[in-house]
Amino acid sequence: MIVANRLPVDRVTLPDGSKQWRRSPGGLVSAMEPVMRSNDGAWIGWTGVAGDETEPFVDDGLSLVPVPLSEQEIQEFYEGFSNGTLWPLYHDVVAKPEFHREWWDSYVTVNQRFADRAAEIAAEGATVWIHDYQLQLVPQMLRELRPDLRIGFFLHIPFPPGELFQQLPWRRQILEGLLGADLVGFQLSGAAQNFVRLVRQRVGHKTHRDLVYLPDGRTVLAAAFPISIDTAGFEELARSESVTERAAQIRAALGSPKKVLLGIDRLDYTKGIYPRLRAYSELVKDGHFDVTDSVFVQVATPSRERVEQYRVLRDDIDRLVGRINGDLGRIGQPVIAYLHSAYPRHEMAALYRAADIMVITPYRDGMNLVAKEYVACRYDNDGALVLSEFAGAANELRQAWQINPYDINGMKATILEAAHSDEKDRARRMKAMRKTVTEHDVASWANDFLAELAAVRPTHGKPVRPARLS
Ligand code: GDG
Repeated sequence: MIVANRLPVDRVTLPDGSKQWRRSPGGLVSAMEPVMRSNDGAWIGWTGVAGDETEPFVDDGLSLVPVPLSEQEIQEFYEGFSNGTLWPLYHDVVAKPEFHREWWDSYVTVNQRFADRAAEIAAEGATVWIHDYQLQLVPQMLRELRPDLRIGFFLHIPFPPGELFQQLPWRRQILEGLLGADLVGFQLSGAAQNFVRLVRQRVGHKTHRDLVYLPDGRTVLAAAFPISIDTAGFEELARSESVTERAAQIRAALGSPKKVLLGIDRLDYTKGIYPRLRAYSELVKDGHFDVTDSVFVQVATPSRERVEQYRVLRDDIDRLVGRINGDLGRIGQPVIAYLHSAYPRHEMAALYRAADIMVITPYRDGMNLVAKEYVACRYDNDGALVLSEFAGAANELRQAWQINPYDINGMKATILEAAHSDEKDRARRMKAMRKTVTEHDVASWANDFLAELAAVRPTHGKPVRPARLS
């Protein structure tokens, strides 16, 4: 059973006014689908619509169990505590986290609702996999209700160092919430170590390496499982005739420049869009790139638009792009082609195919799947990846041109290096990175996590009850 904030479907309204569910195209969904199907699994989550009381339903063979959220809970649990407190706190306080007691109360209430729902429908001794920062209390709440379950938790975003985590007034509750799981997974081993150290210091449990020993005799394993993508699926898409054609059309529409640079991100202040565009505009100003034969395409997918910090960011980026294009652009030749919109996967693959240099510069990022998707699409072994050392992906994609997003001059020099690299160097780097994402895709990520969870001893003193004989 999967428990995640969102169900893997969106409600769409068709032209005739009728409503339908459409599968969201995330990597997590494609990774979990075969596992769920072969195990008769269910997926618990919110439908994305306020006040929606939809009953459990089956969509294309997947059992989906909606958890309702009221408008006020969306404001307090989701936009508030999840995205206004935890998100900035866990991303190196790139923005200032806000602490509000009513947001916390809502977080507890909603986590309890998810746990109750999971407890109601999980089969005897089932495996439950809980996802992400919105649901960190669910492992403990669920264990209290159903000690027979095998519980795993995976955090998709970074886990902060103790110095920052300690700001959180509810730090102990969060740590105890996570300790309800048998296995707590992180993107990087450093995050797992941060967690174990905090548990020792703040909760006082005994720990040894990646294990936490609880007073009731249970052990909790904290380990790294770097997430990946559906590599073969992306490559197949990239090789298709329609994507190949579309990539050529994109380059032609941009005026067939010599160099296309590309950024694709959710419009989020952690992604470092601002310093990246500044660095590129300075390179144009300094004469290293010429607007007549190079362009930076920045796709910023709308995100969390009701949260104040995201509205401010959007205005900042709009202003910056306007100023850069106003100062340095020519008629029909912008410095930055800026698209504030979401695109289908097919278009994303065509953009990856069309880009000579992919520029990914987050201040902090759990993994960054866009980096891996770019690599998966470059079956021609060409294309240069410029990647922030603060993205989890930098740990695996070592052959990327790595940058520090806080160092604009360093970033400028590295982008130039990538732009002037020779074909052989690019191929050597791309081949090595492609090997990494091919050998480690999202299916192997899910299998590794589930295999580790299966190996973890079930609840101490409360062994899994044997299946009833019929
Ligand atoms: C969180 C963590 C971690 C984006 N725009 C469009 C679109 N996307 C897809 C990309 C990619 C995904 O969304 C974004 O994933 P990222 O990893 O880059 O970033 P977050 O959204 O912040 O994800 C992150 C991840 O969880 C997984 O654990 O890596 O660190 O922050 O797959 O392709 N997809 C489509 N249209 C768009 O316009 N179809």
